Amino acid sequence: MKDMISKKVLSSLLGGFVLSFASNIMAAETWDMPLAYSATNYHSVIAKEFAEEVTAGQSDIEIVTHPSGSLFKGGEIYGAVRRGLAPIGERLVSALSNESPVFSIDAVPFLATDFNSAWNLYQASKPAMENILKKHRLKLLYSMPWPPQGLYANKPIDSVADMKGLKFRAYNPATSTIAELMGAIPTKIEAAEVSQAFATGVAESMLSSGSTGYDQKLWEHVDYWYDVKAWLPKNMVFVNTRAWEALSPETQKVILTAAANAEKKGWAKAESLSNWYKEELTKNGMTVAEASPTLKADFKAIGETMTADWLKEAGAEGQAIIDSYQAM
Ligand code: PCA
Repeated sequence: MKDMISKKVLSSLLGGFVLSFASNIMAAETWDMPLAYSATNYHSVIAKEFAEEVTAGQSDIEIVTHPSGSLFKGGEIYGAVRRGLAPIGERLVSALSNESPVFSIDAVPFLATDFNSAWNLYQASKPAMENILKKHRLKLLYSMPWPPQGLYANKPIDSVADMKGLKFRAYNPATSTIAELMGAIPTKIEAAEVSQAFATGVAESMLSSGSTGYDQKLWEHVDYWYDVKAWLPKNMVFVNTRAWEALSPETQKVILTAAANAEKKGWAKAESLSNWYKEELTKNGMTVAEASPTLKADFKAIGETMTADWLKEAGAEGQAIIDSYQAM
């Protein structure tokens, strides 16, 4: 509350002993922030830094992050924040494609295949994303990318035909569709469970960045990663509008500043780690390779089919986003 002495101010005024007594009577607000990815992943690290910046600033709240789907699993976070079960949370944008085709733009194959293009696509699609979030009584705080998506497999893959019958771990509707178009067998699995899925043979392949392979030590289960550069999906951090509106203007300002800092750091970090992840996969014994010309051509064809389907679904709004992206 605006005119209430915050827990933090009291803490510095009175010291820890009185604080524990004071928190019992004041209950300064703690915001739990569910995250889907491992604590050491840069998305989670930056979310934690964001939380610490808000907590340390002139704000009335303390934000505590909960990585690895420990508070809500990845698939539950969006609904939990919408319903106010958590005031704030993070979710992979393209995992929400069923909510709106606008969110699918995050994973249209080969539309944006490097960090610069991904940033432009983010800028072009941001107003439409914010609109959908607003309808869901949510507010976008920041968004940051994953490195380019490549193909993990437990055997060499020279063309899409080699994927036939392979169990494929999907993380959003687009990756499920790609699997089907390749003749692979998709199963939706959150990143936090990927290692187990490969260990138990539930998954034999997937499209993802070097980042998730590194976090999940996938070299223990698969030998190949092909640098397909299919797209760079993003996570976004959003807040429940009712929780947001209950905050003082000062607190809102602290959060917006911390969010802008997180976004800036996030884009730089993802780019600087991109090659490092590939090196780590190699160091740990994986074959990291360019996709063969045939595999590239096969993926391009799948990408074209999916882009056409997406444009049909997204209609004029989708076309307008593409137009403004391509004009950048
Ligand atoms: N890692 C996440 C999403 C995209 C990525 O690179 C995952 O595999 O779930």
